[in-house]
Amino acid sequence: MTITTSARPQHLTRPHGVWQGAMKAGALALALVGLSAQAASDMPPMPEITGGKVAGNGQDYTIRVSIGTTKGGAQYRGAEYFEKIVESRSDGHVQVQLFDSAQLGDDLQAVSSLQSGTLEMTLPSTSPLVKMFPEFAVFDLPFLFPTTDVVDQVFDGDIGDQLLKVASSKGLVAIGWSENGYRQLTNSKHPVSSPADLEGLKIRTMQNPIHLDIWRTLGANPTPMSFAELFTALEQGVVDGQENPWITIQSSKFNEVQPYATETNHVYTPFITLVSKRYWDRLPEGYQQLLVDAAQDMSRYERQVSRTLNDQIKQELKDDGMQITELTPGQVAVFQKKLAPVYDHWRDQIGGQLIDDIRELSQ
Ligand code: EAX
Repeated sequence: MTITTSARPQHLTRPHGVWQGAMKAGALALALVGLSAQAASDMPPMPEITGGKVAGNGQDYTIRVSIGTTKGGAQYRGAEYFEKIVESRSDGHVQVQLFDSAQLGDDLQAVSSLQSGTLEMTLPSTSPLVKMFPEFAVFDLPFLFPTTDVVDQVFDGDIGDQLLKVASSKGLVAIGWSENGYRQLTNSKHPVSSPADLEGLKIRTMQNPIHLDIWRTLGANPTPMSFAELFTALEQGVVDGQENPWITIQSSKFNEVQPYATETNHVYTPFITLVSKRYWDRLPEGYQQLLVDAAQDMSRYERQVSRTLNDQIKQELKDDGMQITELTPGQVAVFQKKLAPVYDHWRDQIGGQLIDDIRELSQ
């Protein structure tokens, strides 16, 4: 089952002046037409469902799934595939309801709802969760994941499994990875091609100490904030800039209020699939395994969608007038060198071995 009501990001329902409202409504209609046309033509098709029907215990279940991003992103598309698999393979006995755009709370609120048993599933970025799971900070280190090949080796190998185990505690069951992606900087002030250009820029970061450290070290003026508050903060100039993958920048319409972007690829952010332990313990074993299998299928498909859309959407953002600065390898090296001390600050807290193991995959 898909919930279609009240699915708009908050910032699309904010009040406007009459004239501005009319202009915006027109632009919004065009944007939505563009979005669905693009989704129809370029979105990788959902794979066929594999695996047979799963027997339960005769009872019906509902899983409410909360995500922070909007319907236009890869995450939602992946969640739709999850929904299809679970509903079909349970023969309709497990119904999945999707809630996008942080309608049920931002990443941290949704995780806390899982713990208290008032929500069944959520797919947050790992970064806001580092207080609960310090090892997750490995995903916040700058330039640690040079390619998606390294990412896949982590997700699909021992390191990914270990980290799912770590997160299967504190009232949560972690059943899979998908991707938010490589993060890019946007701002409302001027083009940025070196750390010097960041001086004084107010940058919103996720609620994560390493991200704060990164932007402070680069010379910017970072401030942590939940994703749900971000569009309004950018629009009202509370912050000058933010950083997120191209897909999230477009699907959240940040480009409407951020004319400048820099392709920094400075951090790779995963989404982790979390289920409420209280809910999990009520499910028959067959359905528990079904959720794990569906999360794995979603993981592979969502990564495919995300990677297909990434370059395409960067081009669309350019076509829509965003000024995107692509850094030369030399310019990237300046950022990397400047950020080297971040590793010294965090290495011991995160676990040096974990960092070395990931580095080894890049050799
Ligand atoms: O759901 O907060 C952010 O910038 C993240 O990209 C968010 O988790 C997306």
